[in-house]
Amino acid sequence: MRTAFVITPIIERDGDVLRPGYLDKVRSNPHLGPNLLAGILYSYSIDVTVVDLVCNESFDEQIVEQLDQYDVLFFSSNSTNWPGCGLLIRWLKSKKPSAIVILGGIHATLFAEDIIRRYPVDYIVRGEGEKVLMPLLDAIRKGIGFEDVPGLVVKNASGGVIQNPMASLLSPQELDELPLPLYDRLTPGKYRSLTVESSRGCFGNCAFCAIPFKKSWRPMSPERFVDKIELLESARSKTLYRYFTIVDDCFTSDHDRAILISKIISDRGLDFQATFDARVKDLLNEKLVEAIAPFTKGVLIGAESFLPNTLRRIGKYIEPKSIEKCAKTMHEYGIAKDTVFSFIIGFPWESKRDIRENISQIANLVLTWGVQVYLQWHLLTPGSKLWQLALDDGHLQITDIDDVEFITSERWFRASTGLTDEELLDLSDIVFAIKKVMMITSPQGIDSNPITFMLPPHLMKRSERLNTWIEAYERRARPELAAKKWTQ
Ligand code: B12
Ligand code: SF4
Repeated sequence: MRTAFVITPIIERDGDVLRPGYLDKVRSNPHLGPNLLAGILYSYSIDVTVVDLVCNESFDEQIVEQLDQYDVLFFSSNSTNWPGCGLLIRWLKSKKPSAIVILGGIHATLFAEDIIRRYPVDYIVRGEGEKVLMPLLDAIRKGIGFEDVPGLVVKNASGGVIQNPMASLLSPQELDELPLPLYDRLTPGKYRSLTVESSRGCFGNCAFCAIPFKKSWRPMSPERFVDKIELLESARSKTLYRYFTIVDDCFTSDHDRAILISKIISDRGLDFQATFDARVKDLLNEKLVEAIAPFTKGVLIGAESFLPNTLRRIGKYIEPKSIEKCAKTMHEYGIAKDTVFSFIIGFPWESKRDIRENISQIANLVLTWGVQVYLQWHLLTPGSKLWQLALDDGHLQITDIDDVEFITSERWFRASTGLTDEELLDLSDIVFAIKKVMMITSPQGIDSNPITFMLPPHLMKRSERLNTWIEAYERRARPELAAKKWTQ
């Protein structure tokens, strides 16, 4: 039985053709889930490979030929790559109906019943895949025992849908015992960095987020994590910039553990640089910041907002003042330039005035402490509480997620925010003006382009809107400030 894990990219239209798009154009790091699950099958001597379509330049029906040689195909889905994943499954099954298609990942976990009714998928697995793969392959080989496969969702003979309870979450010890991801199949020179995890789950429960394991955090032991880093040396050398991307939701939440990881890395003299996410609250601990500073290639801090009402409504229990304190600490330990604060503007309840106030505090944070900012418009994440509200109110449907570029569509944006186009353009104008001034004046210690920001995607797509905006912008700003690089 030849098997393969297929990683489908987020796709976008480029004229008449489809290509990997959005964040998958950047190829920051390979997807961990499917590479890890392939590593598990490999450890059981199953004939397995990884077909990573994020590394392809195009996305069309010919891909099916790349998949022709496999009997069992595992697809890994999140909601942003689902349009491509669903399309590919349909192409595949229409050309090769005998191929066995197994779907997993966060999107499949959220929408299993709907997907199995509408797509030619043989089996869907909800939840973590590690404990499921071997029992499922066994049941497929024998043709019996499907009722014992955790998380399995299948159609029965009468067209009904059977859903088994999900597998229990991996314990810290089970995480320690996992084999390495199957990175020896990684194409050299395609990805910037290598993906690793040191823990799973999150302590938080934010309303805009759909991570699968909220309020459940399971750490690997620091020693075992660092062992894995060492064992992945040859895979790391296949990446462009040789750093690691740690995908944990809560890498810094246990301060002593993160400090111990740093100590082991330094005691072993490892050449280790990483990007990771962290929380404002954690980075107020100076001992922690001092310990992680030497290996911090980049840290993304989900500050989300300076607006107390927004912080409360999204369930992010931090004080606006502590965002400031956190930036100050990063500055004092010399890693402000490697620190990116992520902010979200345009939650459905926010007015233009609220957002303007937020933007002014964000600009102040950059100017005072020399940190960077990733400023995003709120876009509903399928599976989050806010998305569920929009669904209940009839602003969206589950089937919207099948559409290529749904995430950048006008419909999706309108359901995600409550602002008019004029308000969106006015606010964008303010942000671009701040960016331009910072780029031109380069205040001491500030990166040349410290704020990453884009126009709302549906306005970027509509050129007549964009032209109106550029004209308005040019009228107001000095010509030399006019938008040459306005999309950055
Ligand atoms: C790392 C990460 C990124 C990175 C890198 C992506 C990458 N190439 O690794 C970056 C920063 C680029 C990113 C970007 C985005 N991300 Co992201 N990201 C994550 C994060 C933090 C970790 C993913 C991960 O590796 N987890 C660890 C692995 C081991 O878990 P896993 O992939 O889920 O796989 C397990 C199971 O799902 C299952 N499984 C997976 N595949 C399969 C297949 C089969 C056959 C089976 C049986 C089982 C199975 O088994 C695996 C092992 O247990 C998650 C949050 C989270 N904790 O999951 C968000 C998350 C996946 N991202 C999310 C979002 C929304 C985005 C963005 C759209 C954000 C944005 N506004 O731009 C973009 C889209 C980019 C993209 N390519 O999809 C959402 C997705 C929600 C959804 N409904 O799909 C999540 C859940 C976070 C959230 N805010 O809710 N992301
Ligand atoms: S946004 Fe961050 S802190 Fe909040 S639940 Fe999601 S991963 Fe956890």
